[in-house]
Amino acid sequence: MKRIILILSVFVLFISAKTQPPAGYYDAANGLTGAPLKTALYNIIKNHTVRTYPLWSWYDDTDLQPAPAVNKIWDIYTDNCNFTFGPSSSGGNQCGNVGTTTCICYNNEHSFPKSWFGDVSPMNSDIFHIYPTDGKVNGVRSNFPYGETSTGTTWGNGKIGFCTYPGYTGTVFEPADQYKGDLARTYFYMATRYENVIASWEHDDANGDAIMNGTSYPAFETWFLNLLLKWNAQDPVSTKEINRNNAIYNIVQHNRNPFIDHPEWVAAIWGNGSAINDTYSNIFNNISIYPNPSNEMITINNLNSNIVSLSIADIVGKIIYSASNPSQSLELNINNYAKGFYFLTVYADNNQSKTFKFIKD
Ligand SMILES: [Ca+2]
Ligand SMILES: [Ca+2]
Repeated sequence: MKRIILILSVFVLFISAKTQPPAGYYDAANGLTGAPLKTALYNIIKNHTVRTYPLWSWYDDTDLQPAPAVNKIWDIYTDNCNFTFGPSSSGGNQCGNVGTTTCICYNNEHSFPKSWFGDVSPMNSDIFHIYPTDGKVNGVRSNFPYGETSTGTTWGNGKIGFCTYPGYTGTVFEPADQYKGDLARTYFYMATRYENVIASWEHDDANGDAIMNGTSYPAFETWFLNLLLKWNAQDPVSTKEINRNNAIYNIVQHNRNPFIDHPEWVAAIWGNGSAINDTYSNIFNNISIYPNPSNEMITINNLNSNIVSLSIADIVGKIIYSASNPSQSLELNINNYAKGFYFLTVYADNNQSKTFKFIKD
């Protein structure tokens, strides 16, 4: 009997770790690849339940270490601090004073830094990219991109230093090997869940600019996309990620990370990375707006025939102008626009888009 119970409980554990999305959840994505697959996934996962920052109260559902640990936070930046879940008033290690060393308290790490998208909702409380981590290492990481550094200084289980991965030489934080795939799939989630806005984030912060290319697809600079693809391949989906995805879906936000459920969709969408960027980057890079700033006429030039539509939004995102199949050079009178910033988004026939900023003065 004991043996049957043991087999049964192992079976139940296996089932719970493998819980898949509800039947039909991904039906609209069937048979698609490339940017259309990404857009189909965006429509499936976009309307999640937005929770209130700072998310402390969800971590016992999403980020506890497995048994035999009891009530211990799973910290991806140290692995060995064994923080107890909860505020200090109930004996937990929720920050508190971060201090000058590791293992004092844990706080909320925006793995996709909030300064990269203007610290606004719903991104700033989307728990898919927010992990409980050691407060000190979180501070050291600051808002530097993830990368690889062979010369960096060790903090927790990661390193901070100059990037030694080809294509970037700025300061990066290198996470531990066992979480590189987790974080890559987190970033693929961000590029998908926020594909309607990510093209406008490129210049919010210099460190974000280093990894984003100002498009909705592929969304990332070539060096960083290649790094994410490498990390996704070398660190496959783990039980930790599956359990976290299920907890976020069932309890917290009611949406899923498609790249944990279907890691093969990373290649189906982004392929080998660099080829996608090369195809359309020149088309977008040739587009210009002048004069900028302007108080009357603007000319949008070099709209290649691959550009199928464009729109202009004001500072709060309201679309005030749109056009389909624009001619190669478009003149617009903006005399009646209020003074301020405007965003021109151009869409190509591969579903890729790029956003440009201009000023009415
Ligand atoms: Ca992993
Ligand atoms: Ca950039």
